[in-house]
Amino acid sequence: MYYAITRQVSSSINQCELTHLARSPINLTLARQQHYAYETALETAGCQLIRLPEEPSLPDSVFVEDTALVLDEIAIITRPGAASRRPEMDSIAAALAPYRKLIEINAPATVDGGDVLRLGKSIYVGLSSRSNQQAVEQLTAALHMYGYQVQPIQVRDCLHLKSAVTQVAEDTLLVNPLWIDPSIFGNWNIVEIDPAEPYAANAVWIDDTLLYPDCYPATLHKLEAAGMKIYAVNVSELIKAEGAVTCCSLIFR
Ligand code: CIR
Repeated sequence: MYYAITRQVSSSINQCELTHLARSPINLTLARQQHYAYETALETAGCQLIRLPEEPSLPDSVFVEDTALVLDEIAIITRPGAASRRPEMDSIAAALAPYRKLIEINAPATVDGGDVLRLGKSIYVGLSSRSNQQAVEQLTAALHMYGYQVQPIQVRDCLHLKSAVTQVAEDTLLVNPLWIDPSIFGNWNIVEIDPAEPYAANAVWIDDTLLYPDCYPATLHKLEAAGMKIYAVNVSELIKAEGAVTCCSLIFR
């Protein structure tokens, strides 16, 4: 059984941070319907939801992934790179406190959860416009005692490390090779996204199910051909806010 923390889409989502995308209007009602369907997908995949209420003054607060890194042993409350997102932390810390011992990332370190890819005991941290080397150092110091190895990876041309690579099976990564060199990861099986779908490398893997955006059909078919069971979700409105599927939940046992 898994828990998944989610948060209702903010009524101010149209004021969200944008880095690589031009602003286009987000339909709040539709975004909330899509988010609800995403939550249903999480439940179907075996998650018990911990739903947090809307934060009207925090436009990006639906993207809870960026606020924490939850490991079996401990949870790290991040310090997001965008200052507008730092008030999201307190409510996440309160939601996680019953489940994990918490530690915090402190200034001058910044890190968004979207830049953190955990593969077993290896933790890869994207060095991006949001996450820096000081965060790598603080994570290394905090997690060494639990046996984790923390490794920085330079991120280019996209917002977060997990825009470019996510785990999609026990032994398989989904990668956009234009944004990340898959050889960095060693002996993993690699599924490359379809080149016509550059944003297609972000998937949520829960046991034998992949939550995956329905707007990347060519890559979706590749994943199906590789034997993966897909639960397709429509997240068109959240994608306009530069979000994807991993960013809308914090999943842990
Ligand atoms: C931001 O720029 O912070 C938000 N508009 C999007 C964050 C998406 N987070 C993620 O993919 N982990």
